[in-house]
Parts: sequence; C-alpha cells; structure tokens
Amino acid sequence: MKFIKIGAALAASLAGLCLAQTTNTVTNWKLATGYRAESFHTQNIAQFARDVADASAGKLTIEVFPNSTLAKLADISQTVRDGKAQAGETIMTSMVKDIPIAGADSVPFVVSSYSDAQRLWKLQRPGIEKHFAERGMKLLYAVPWPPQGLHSSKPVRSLADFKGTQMRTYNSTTLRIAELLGARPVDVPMVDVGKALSEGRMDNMITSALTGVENKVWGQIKYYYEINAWFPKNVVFVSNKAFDALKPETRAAVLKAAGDAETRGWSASQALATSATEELRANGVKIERIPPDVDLEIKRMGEKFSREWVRSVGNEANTIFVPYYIK
Ligand code: PCA
Repeated sequence: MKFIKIGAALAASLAGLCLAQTTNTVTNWKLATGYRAESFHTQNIAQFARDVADASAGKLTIEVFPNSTLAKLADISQTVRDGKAQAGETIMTSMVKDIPIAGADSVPFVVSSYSDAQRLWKLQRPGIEKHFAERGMKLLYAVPWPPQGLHSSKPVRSLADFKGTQMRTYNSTTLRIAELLGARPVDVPMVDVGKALSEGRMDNMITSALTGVENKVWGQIKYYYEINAWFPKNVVFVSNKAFDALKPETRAAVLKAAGDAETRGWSASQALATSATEELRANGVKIERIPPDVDLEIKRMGEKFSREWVRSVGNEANTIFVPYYIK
C-alpha cells in the first residue's frame, strides 16, 4: 500500500515536471496581418510558420491572424511594439510617417523589373533593419507585390480623364498621385476593393493585376494598363523581446525559414505578375497600352514625386538612390 502511495506520488510529480517542461519550452507567437488568408503573402507566411514549427520540432508555433482580425494594417507595427502580437506583416509604406525610407519602394518609375526590385531591396534593407531595431523590432523578410498598374472603368486617353474621378488609394504615393491628377482620393483597404467598386465609390486605382483578380474587379474595371509603376513590399517582423527569448537554435531556425520565405515569396510574386494579368484578360478586362503622350506625362509626374520624396526624406534617401542609379 505504502509502495503504491509512493509510486503514485512519484508519478504525479514526474507528470508535473513534464508539464512544466512542456509549458516552458513551447513558445507561441501571434502574427498579425491585414491581408486575406488566401492572399499569396499570407499563404507564404503560413508556409513560413509550418517550416518554423518543423525546424524547431514544435518548440515555436506561429499562429497567423489574417484580414486585420488582430490589428488593422496601418496599426500592425505598433501592435507588435506594444507586445499585443509578437510578430506582424504589413505593407512597408504603411510605416512611412515613422520611417520615411520605408517609402523607397513606392517611388514611381524607379524600379521596372524584379531584378531592379531586388537591387533596391538590398540597398534599402540595412536602413530598415536599423530603424526596426531602434523600435525594438527585428525584420524577418520582405516580399514584393507584383508591379503596380492602372485599373480604370473608362479608357484612359489623356490625364485630364482623371479629373474629378474617384481614385482608390492605399498609401502616401497613391494619395499624392490622385492629388496631382486632380482626382478625388478614396482610401479603400485592399480587402474592401470589390465592395467599394460595386457600391460605386471608386472609378480607378493603381495597384497590381493580382489585387484586381483577388477582388474580381471586372464588373466595373474594364481597362488595365501595365505601367509597372513600382513594386511595393510587404515586410514580416517580430519583436526583439520575443525573438531574443528564444534559444539560439530556435532563433537560427526562424532566420533560416525567413530566408526561404523571402526566396519563395519573390518567385511566387513574379509568377503571379503574369498569370494575374492573363486572368484579368480572360475575364474581359482590356489590357491596353497607355497612349505615348499620357505615358510621358505620367513619367513626368513620377519625377516630380521622386523630387518631392528625396527632398522630404533627406540624406537617407540618397544612401539608397545614389548607389541604385550608379549601379
Ligand atoms: N495590392 C495592395 C498593395 C499593393 C498591391 O498590389 C493593395 O492594393 O492595397
């Protein structure tokens, strides 16, 4: 009897020990994003989370909260800084007020291919990492959206066609372009584009063909122009507090999975750039060339934007653009 009692006590304390060890060693991160679960960015994050879980043998799990369920797109970095989520994803330009060089990838007509976009990212990354570190965050990886084109309900024959139209915006670049065109800016989150179109709240927008496809814009959008205006990136990051709390081998697993996610994401983006334009076409959207004089005017507007941007950001803008143009 006595033996059984001791045995039971031992078993109970052993079980307690195991439990304590499991709870101590398994870490759970919440990762907030403002984009849909089906979006290629979010799918890539889901794969990243699976890779981390596998490589850490389940010691670190990452739960993804898509569609602004944990925080709105523009609030995600603050949410991570406040510790309400350990990790997050947002579009880099959502941080330009706080980190001006986060806008470098949304300056129009600087980058016109994925290899240019890679080059720009290499130059932009060290500064972004430094600013993130100053705010207690660690950059994990960045992946671009496919190139930004012009979607319109009416054919574009001159820039005057934009006057008074309702132009959807999603960042400071699209807002400034709408202003320069004399259009009325309408701020619509990516996930609400389909709704805003069907409610007659927007006539045109600059965004990727993919965003057009994901929102099934063809009911209202009849024309798409591949102007390759810029390649904006989404960034995935974690709080330093959460990252530093991991064991060194788990940290290494996170960084390895992040590197893989970056490579995988860039390839997926590039493949989607082509297939999404084809899907717009298959759904009746006319893929047209912008008239040459309009193209020239748009490029001039881009130059104006660049000058304004470099002036407002100051020397840090030069540390990116000077080597970018010198090659
Ligand atoms: N889609 C996102 C950002 C850039 C893009 O291609 C959007 O339209 O909000």
